[in-house]
Amino acid sequence: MGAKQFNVAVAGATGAVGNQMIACLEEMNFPVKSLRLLASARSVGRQLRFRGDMVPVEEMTEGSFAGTDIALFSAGGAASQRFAPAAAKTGCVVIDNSSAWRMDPQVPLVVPEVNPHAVADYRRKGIIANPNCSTIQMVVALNPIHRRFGIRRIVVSTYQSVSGTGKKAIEELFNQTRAMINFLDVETRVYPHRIAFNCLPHIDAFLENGYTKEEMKMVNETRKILEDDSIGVTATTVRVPVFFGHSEAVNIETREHAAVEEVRALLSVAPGVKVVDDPQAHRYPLPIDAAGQDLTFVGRIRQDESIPNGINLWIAADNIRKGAATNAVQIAQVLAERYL
Ligand code: NAP
Ligand code: 12T
Repeated sequence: MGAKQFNVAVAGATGAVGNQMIACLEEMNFPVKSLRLLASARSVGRQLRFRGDMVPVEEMTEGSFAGTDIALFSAGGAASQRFAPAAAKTGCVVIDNSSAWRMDPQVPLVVPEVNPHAVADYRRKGIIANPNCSTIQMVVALNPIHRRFGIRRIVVSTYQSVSGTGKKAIEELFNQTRAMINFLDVETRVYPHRIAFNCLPHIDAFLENGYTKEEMKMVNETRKILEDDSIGVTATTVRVPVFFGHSEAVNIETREHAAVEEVRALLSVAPGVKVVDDPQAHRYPLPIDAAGQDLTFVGRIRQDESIPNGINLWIAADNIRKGAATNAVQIAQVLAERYL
């Protein structure tokens, strides 16, 4: 990277993801020359800390990106749809965390441990998409297995924390839990049902086919990142009353036989993965242990005894870190080191 430094903007800086983006830029020592923090008009007047300085939050407009080299977007799909092209037009490279651009064939969808080469396609639209949180942690764990044994089919069920929905949902779980244990009335604002002491088989909107958008993101994004449309993927995505960290029960069918010990050995040296798999000692990945970490934790690795070539795994990661902010800054690192 040399001495090169970059003018960086964070769009959606006051949100759950934006906040962590600022933290990741600092922790990962990204070569920031200047940092602009953008949000809605509601946040003008606020200041956020970066490397010991207080940085003012500005209202995002089409003109916010002049002179900016890299913009990390996390201000919702509508804002990305509207402002990412304006930013790209001024020569700024957008790394977008919303679902707005992920399936655009002109936009690369990148997990640096899996397909860093795709970053080169940033030139087409000036936009790189960050995948969905649930997809990121799954492909980090499954890519080494796919490269070695070939994955024919994936069946995944998720256990997703409320932080994936943003800061209002974090408050909602907190307020509902407090109300419940004090025998007070519970208010429901963000989700259609109470999330405290409950599970909702509903993340993002329902589609014509009976699946949710979140489920179809896992299907389509997994194939795009692994660059293999022959992989069958089916998902059930569930919201659980956890604050930080998504978990997933994943069943795969491989083309070649994969022994549990081979899978464990492969994953123990896989980039971005930490195997935690000693069930006798009660050691397996937990969202409370994944929270605040950048690795994807994999355990409960076992043979699916119902088919000849099947493996079951349990995967946990911090959805706001590796699922969003960390992955976006890692993409920025690849971009900065190889292309800018
Ligand atoms: P959040 O906590 O609700 O924060 C939303 C942020 O966007 C706030 O900074 C908000 O500013 C800003 N914002 C909203 N509308 C805006 C507008 N019109 N102009 C400028 N700023 C605007 O939400 P979050 O959890 O951080 O998520 C934000 C985005 O990240 C969403 O697009 C979501 O899809 C995406 N996301 C992706 C993943 C993933 O899977 N990779 C995970 C989580 C979230 P104010 O504070 O001023 O309102
Ligand atoms: N609705 O980036 O509610 O597509 O957990 C991520 C998380 C959308 C996304 C959630 C969502 C996305 C959620």
